[in-house]
Amino acid sequence: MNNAGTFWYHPHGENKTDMQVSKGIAGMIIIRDEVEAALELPRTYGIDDFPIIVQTKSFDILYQIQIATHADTLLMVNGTVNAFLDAPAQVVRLRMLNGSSERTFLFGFSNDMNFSQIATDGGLKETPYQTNRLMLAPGERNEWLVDLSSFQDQTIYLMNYDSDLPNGTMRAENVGTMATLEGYDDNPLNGADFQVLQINVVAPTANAITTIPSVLTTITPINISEVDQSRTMTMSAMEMGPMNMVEGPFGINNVQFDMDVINEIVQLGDVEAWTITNQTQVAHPFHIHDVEFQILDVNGSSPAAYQQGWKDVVLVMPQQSVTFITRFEDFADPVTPYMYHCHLLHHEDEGMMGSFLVVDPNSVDDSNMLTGIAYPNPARSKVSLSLSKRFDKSTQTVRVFDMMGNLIPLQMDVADNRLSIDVASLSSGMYTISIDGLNAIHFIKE
Ligand SMILES: [Cu+2]
Repeated sequence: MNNAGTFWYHPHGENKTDMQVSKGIAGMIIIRDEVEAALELPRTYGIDDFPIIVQTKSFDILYQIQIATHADTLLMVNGTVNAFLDAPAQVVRLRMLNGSSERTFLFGFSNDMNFSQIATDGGLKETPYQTNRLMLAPGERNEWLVDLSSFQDQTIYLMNYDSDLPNGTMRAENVGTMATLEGYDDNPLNGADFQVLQINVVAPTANAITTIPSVLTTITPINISEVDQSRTMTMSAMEMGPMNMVEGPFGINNVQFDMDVINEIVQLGDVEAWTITNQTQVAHPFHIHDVEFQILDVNGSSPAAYQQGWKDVVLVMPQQSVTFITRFEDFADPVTPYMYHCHLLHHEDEGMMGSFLVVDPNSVDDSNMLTGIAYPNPARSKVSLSLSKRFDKSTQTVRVFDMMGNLIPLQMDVADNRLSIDVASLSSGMYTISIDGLNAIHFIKE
């Protein structure tokens, strides 16, 4: 289950995410629990605990929201232009969400004060991390404690310092080294420093929180020795060329999202290590549904302090390799997959996304027999099989028969407990998949 933390929601329709999120179908979810409740933290919504949802938007010549441009020249905080906040002169909590389609922020304050990061995407950190700058990529969340007690009657600005953003990050001064994006250099916000939110510091409240706890929670590290399955996710351009390295279209493991394909099958209860490698010239925030992960290493080194804790988005820089570790401990479903994808919404819509099933071998395996489910069913181009046990290529064979019992030779992709069968050439009708030790599985070709 989720820890207390700052989450968000938005629709995920195929090719529609960017447009729908840009038009405002998104919101924050605040989760509370007993661990968080036991801490002396600001938690009075709108008084000392504030949602800060930051989005930049693009408009066309008729002032309609447009997507897939690099002209996001309008900044909104909580859906407001020129936003300001009256905040009391005490320790306040900012729940930061970057809900932008593409822009990564490098936040700080106009007086350069330090603040304390107390939570990452998936909840509290073990200890606060004090800093004066924090990067937040699209999809990422943070909670900060900001001590305003010595600034009463002053105005401070939450700032974006994108002039210090590493090149290659979307909205740094430069993206690719060999090419740039159309219109990118014309956007005055790219690579620029600008005000995000005006904070008017007002009188403190009664019973104000004035200190920052030194310890927040305990996070038990998942050890590499517990890993049951490792996977690699390579981000690359689907076409070769200098422009493609920055503009895409991009894929993961050389494929793009296909509604008819389950890309990965995960066994419920397994610990997995996923290594995300970026072979493009732009940074991509990799996001996974269903679980929170711990970053094990970034290019072989320990993650930076701001990346430590439970996360579900990690910004992978060009030529970088990030390994995270996670446990798939709940919410198995043999039919409905989860997604992993780039959280730059234009990339996601263009197909920089894959799907995975989490299957529970015990719930479908009473007789200790191999069982399986065909997906999708009916099928158009491909049928994926989710199997309750790992497939043994050396002793098991897969055969597909039509209703007359004729063996149909088909192209198959076999890996462990995942089978993908190319059925595009089949005529419409019902077919049977036969695997040794498995009851027949039927599927319908549309
Ligand atoms: Cu991307």
